[in-house]
Amino acid sequence: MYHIDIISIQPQLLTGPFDHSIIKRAQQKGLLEVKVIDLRPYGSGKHKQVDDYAFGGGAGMVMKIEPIANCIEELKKHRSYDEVIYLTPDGEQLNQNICNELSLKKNLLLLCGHYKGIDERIREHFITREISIGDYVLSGGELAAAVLVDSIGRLLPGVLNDETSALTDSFQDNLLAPPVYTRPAVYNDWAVPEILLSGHERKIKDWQYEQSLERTKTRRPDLLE
Ligand code: 6GU
Repeated sequence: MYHIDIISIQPQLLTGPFDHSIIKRAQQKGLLEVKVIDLRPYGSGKHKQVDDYAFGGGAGMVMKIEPIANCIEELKKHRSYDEVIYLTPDGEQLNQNICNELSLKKNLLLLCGHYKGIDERIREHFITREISIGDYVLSGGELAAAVLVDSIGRLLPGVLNDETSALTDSFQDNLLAPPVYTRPAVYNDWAVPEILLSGHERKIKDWQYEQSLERTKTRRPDLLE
């Protein structure tokens, strides 16, 4: 079973996303286990402080080293992780290749940052990989962690069925997916492309491939380079 632990100071943000649809089914089938660990109890002092002022000044608080280090070390007593991933806007940008690669692992530990980031020494000594989900800033790593869990979870063997197969996803072959249609075949006077109703499996596949290629050329030419 694939196991993902997520360290967060906002665990409430991660209660909803995994309780529905495909990722819920993956967990019910025993293919995936996701556990959210609240960092707060690891905080320092009476107030369980998890952040502090930055050395050298500057705006914004920094997440302290001890709570995170203690939390990671506690978790490592019970499990060895293939990767310890810090979700951060200055990480490597997530793409389907990374999702595919991570789906072949077994145990991940995800660390969600907040404020102005985490003490750099955590990154140097505990983190094996840093991932961003795009060039924009979120208020914390939780939503990015949810994106990562979803994109990995749906790739695990047995999670998707033939109809939802990941093999026909956009990006899986560096092409965007072709347009899709369902009933009715005509709505107002907007008809579904005739080829799709023809029953010619080979011709339909060719058409879908051409559409994928065309769509990729116009929307994401960078994928074809
Ligand atoms: Cl992983 N974290 C935050 N805070 N913002 C982001 C991000 C991650 N990826 C894109 N923006």
